[in-house]
Amino acid sequence: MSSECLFCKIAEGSIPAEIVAETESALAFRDINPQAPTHVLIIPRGHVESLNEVDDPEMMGELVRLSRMIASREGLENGWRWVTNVGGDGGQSVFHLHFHLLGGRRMNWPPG
Ligand code: DGP
Repeated sequence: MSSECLFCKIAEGSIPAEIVAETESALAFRDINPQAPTHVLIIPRGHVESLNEVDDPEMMGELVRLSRMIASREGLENGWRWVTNVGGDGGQSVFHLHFHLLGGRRMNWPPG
């Protein structure tokens, strides 16, 4: 837990969020500013700043499994997108690792 981290506070329940799924080590909640009909953020409960700091393949596997379960539950059988922004140039604004699960509309490419 990092005391100033927004997503740590969501993970511990001190800031509310619309939780869609959770496990012992991971949490998924709806993005406050959705960019698609389904826009869910999947995070590890433990504080990791970004993909640059990931060194735990088990944790990554858990995030992948949870994301696929949510995509299926949200009815995204036509496809979906998984995005993580890393650092300033990557467009990261919250420095607690999170994956955006986007779906429910046709995604554009390149993402810009
Ligand atoms: P990124 O820019 O990749 O770091 O994504 C951060 C996302 O977090 C952004 O899409 C908006 C979302 N967000 C920011 N503050 C909150 C919040 O308080 N609650 C929720 N549910 N989402 C938030």
